[in-house]
Amino acid sequence: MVSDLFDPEQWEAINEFDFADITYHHATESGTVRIAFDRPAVRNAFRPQTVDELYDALDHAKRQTDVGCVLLTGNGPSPKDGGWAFCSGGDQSVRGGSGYEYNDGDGSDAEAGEDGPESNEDERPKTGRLHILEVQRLIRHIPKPVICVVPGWAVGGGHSLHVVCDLTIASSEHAQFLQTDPDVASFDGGFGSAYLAKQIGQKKAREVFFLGKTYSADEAAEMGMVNEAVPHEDLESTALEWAETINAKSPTAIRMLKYGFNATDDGMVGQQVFAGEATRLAYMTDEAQEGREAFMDGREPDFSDVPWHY
Ligand code: S0N
Repeated sequence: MVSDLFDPEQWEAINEFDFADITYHHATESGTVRIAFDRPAVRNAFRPQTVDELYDALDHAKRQTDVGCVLLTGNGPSPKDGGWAFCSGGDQSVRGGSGYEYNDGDGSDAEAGEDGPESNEDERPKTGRLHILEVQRLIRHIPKPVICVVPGWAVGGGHSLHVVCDLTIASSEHAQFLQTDPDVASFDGGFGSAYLAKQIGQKKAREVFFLGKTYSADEAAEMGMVNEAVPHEDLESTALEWAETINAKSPTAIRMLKYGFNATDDGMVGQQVFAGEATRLAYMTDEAQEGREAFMDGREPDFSDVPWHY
């Protein structure tokens, strides 16, 4: 079973990938996909393979023109103790003594660099693989809403992922939000802290990271980092309803709004992404066609019919 909250009638598996650490489904009745961490025994901690799979699924979802919203969640409960989690961040068993090596998380102690377990020790990078940051950037820039669906713990790097998502919906009974980064000597000084401060304010964000208190779904909603706390059993159905509501709206408007919200904080990159979308829209006009055709025909372009809109 994928998850106690998962209604198999609502979803079809996307089978073109051979994922081990995540599950990936398309809704039967709407253009929504569901990507879920599938390591409930370790509170859905991510190892490098998990991050690779997550990136591939998000990148696939990004390219599907029939897909609107992406739900990002965690399967559960844990077969060991029944506990629920969205994600507990980086798998600490994968961190080597220096923090720069990892084993493959399957119980072996093989160390590996960027190229995996077979790579030459001398050629291993000395900076580790924090490619979860690439996933954060993809969530931020994917031209569709990503809704974080939190059935249990959202901790460390898992907390940062929920912060980066466009919306967060959480289980009233089981969701708990906690930043342990400074306890394990890691620190998300990027999106996970900076966007959090935008969402809940500087003082509160510093409290989250410096004190490492645990917050309930209701407290997180009150603080402004969760959109809504809902009864556990209604979590996924409510998330799917939200996605269907959004999917029924203008895709272009939703995309431009997402990039508009991002742009104010994303500096030149935000401007570039927003401008790229504006250029794509402009390419669909007669005006753009005339510019391109004139060049191809080897003549001067004729823009005389194009109005100077006000
Ligand atoms: C999530 C917590 C609060 C849940 O507590 P609870 O409910 O009491 O359950 P536990 O008994 O503690 O856990 C159940 C089982 O799950 C294992 N487990 C839980 N979290 C992790 C984890 N992150 N990594 C590995 N295993 C985990 C427990 O060990 C237990 O296993 P068993 O049943 O065998 O005993 C609580 O578990 C908790 O606090 N977890 C640790 C949270 C944490 O500190 N996460 C890391 C924070 N930092 C980051 O995420 C940054 C990213 C990062 O640094 C990174 C990225 C990629 C690769 C490596 C790294 C890296 O860390 O260097």
